[in-house]
Amino acid sequence: MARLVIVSNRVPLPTERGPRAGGLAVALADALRPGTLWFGWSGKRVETPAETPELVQADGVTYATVDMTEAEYRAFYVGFANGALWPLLHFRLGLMTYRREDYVGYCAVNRRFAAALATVLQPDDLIWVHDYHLIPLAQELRRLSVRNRIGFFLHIPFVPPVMLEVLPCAPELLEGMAAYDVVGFHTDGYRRAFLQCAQQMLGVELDRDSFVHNGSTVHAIVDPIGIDTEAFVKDAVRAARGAEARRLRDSLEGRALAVGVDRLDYSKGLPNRLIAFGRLLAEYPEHRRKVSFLQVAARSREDNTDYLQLRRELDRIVGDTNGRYSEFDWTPVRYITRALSRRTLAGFYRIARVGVVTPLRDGMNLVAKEYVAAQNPADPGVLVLSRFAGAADELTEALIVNPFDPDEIAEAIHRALLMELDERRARHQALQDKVHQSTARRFCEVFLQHLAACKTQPMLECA
Ligand code: GDG
Repeated sequence: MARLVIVSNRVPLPTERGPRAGGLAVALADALRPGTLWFGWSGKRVETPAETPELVQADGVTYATVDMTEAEYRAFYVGFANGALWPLLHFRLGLMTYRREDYVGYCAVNRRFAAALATVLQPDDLIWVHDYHLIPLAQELRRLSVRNRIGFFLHIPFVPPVMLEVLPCAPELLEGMAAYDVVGFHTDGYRRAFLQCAQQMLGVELDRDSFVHNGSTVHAIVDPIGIDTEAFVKDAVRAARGAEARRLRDSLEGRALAVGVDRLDYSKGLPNRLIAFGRLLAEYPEHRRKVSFLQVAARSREDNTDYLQLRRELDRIVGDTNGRYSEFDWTPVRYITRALSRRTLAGFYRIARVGVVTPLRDGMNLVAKEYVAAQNPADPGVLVLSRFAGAADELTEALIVNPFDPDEIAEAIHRALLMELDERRARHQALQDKVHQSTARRFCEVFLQHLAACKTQPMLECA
């Protein structure tokens, strides 16, 4: 069997400690069969990065990492990837900051990563590249005459041509995506947007979901990511009996709990969600003193001013709601900006009567799937889910809301809190079946089957 090489911006080194928020590493754990190589950035910023990767072995997996300079980090990671691509691909044009020098830095880091990766590649390796940081990687590898099969999975949404064309380097990025053999998306909507962009901006002719560009075929596939459902169910059952869940339950004193868990990011719709909880207490006073909202919002990417503004806004909304509605023995909103352990979260999901997942845009959103998996089937909670999360394509039995409307979110939480056991069970049964079918393992298998079915590249002149 061909060796699998996973490439992602950050490599989750086995030596790193402490809980970290983020969906990619968790989902890929299932693809890590012994012999796999995982290549990417070490997370370290140094003055002079080595040209070849540093190798660490653990459980039969080789982790190959490279460092970055401070200037590379600023241009590649903070500037272009998170300052331009992340907001644009989440439909937030107003937050996009494009600077040509950042794009130049982004391409240069991809070139340097490709050169370092090429030193550890074997001819038959299947190379699977992840996410928007590394779009030009295949093109750079092809320039180094790497002929392996190379696939790309985009973990975040993709936008239609009217939005993508705002980015000055959009045609080059599409050229970069077209250098892969397989390009994967969570939903058919994102795939269609990509194919339309390729058609309009590269002038390719579509053959259903494929096209030929520069003499090679690009297959665009839909492959929704999932979680390791069985393991998560076990964690939730065990954690719900553990000390932290007990402390949480005791502190609730019989009140219902609504829970939100997100990386602290403007795509996650946190201000609207917290405003919605205030509206719930204002419009439906019967819930006052009867429900608490726990929001875990682990901090990430703090070197971007948009994130600092978001934190200030959330502090204000939480302070406002708690100031207005708290009683001396009840606080409506509990707000934590530290990461909790995965197991603790699983137990908290199981305790919560309502899971509130209301991103303004989200590639998939694994928290929605984790919340469903963690429920007790005999007495399950209700998922309130944004229609703009990729997960809404699959989890149609959730209460689907428009996350831009706090009143609609408040109504859905109200409905969830009053929902009868029969309806909760019926909805949960349907959701649970889906979460057990569409797992992280299936996601990896489907992608790798498509990639393995491609032919290795003939030697070509790349643009
Ligand atoms: C990207 C896309 C797509 C959160 N807080 C803590 C914590 N988490 C974990 C959650 C979940 C993961 O992080 C977040 O995954 P999401 O899917 O919700 O979101 P992103 O990080 O934005 O991931 C997303 C995903 O890639 C996969 O393709 O679904 O759309 O944006 O697993 O539980 N984990 C721990 N402590 C926390 O405080 N341990």
